[in-house]
Amino acid sequence: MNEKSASDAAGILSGLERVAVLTGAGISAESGVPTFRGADGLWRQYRAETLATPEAFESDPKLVWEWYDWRRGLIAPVEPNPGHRILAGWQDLFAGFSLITQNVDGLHAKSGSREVIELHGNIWKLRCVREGTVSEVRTTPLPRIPPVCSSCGALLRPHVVWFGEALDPAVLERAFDLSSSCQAMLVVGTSSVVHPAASLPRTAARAGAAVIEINPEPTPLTPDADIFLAGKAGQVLPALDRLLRERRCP
Ligand code: BV8
Repeated sequence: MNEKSASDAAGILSGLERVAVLTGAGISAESGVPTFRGADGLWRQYRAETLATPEAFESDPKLVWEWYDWRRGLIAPVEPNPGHRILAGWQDLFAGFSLITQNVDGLHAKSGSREVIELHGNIWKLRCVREGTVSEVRTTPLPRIPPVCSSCGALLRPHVVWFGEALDPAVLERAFDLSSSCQAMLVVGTSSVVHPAASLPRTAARAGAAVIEINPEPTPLTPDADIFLAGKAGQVLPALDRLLRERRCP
């Protein structure tokens, strides 16, 4: 990580109140959760884009649930990493802090973040396809695949947003409002290719916010970022936090 860039980033953040953070799968990578588009992003011979769709669920709910049950089993025992924990600490460091995530793994909440805006839902929640009721089920593996609703017998689906599905309008509106009103947006561990999430940093920049990106490699956002901190979230965020606290509480 470039020390000057990190120092510049800390200098920008230290004087601000309204700071928004957008995270992607990369912030959970050091907890052992595979990312979507990295080398470990495969499951059997499938890619996420082919399984995380209503069409795939319609045609083979059992296969889609085998994938989600496998992911739930993988995520259940993992712990948040220093990157998650630093961001949980920032909710008390900045008066107007907001955390927006594309991840469905629940690790931000597990690390102590109180108000997490989950753009794409949560893998621990199941939704009845008929009644629309949502329940949190932490059992892994699930006792039956695909699971069915205990009250009406219809299929249960993961309460996540699939490709080709609209995000919850209220969640999306809040995410765009926070992006438009923040003074800086930190973009951590996302390939910045999935929309509409990938539009949030540009919305922040258009509103005059500083955009700071943390990623081991450049992304389509990098050319538009004010500062690019090359590195892993679990290493860059603790270093940035130290620099920031030196400035905030000298
Ligand atoms: C919608 C839930 C409309 C499911 C997910 C505009 C332009 C182009 C395309 C579109 C567009 N508008 C819509 C689309 C289509 C589509 C889309 O964006 N497709 C992409 C692939 C081109 N979008 C949609 O379909 C969205 N819906 O727009 O609906 C609509 C409106 C009205 C009515 C009907 C429809 C819905 C998108 C949501 C899909 N669901 N997840 C599940 O998880 O099972 S998306 C999925 O990708 C995950 O949520 C994931 O978080 C997300 C984004 O991926 P990343 O998080 O960025 O992860 P990735 O693996 O890609 O990258 C990891 C990054 O981490 C890398 O950069 C890597 O370098 C970095 N990294 C690795 N290690 C570390 C690290 N960083 C830091 N530290 C490390 N240690």
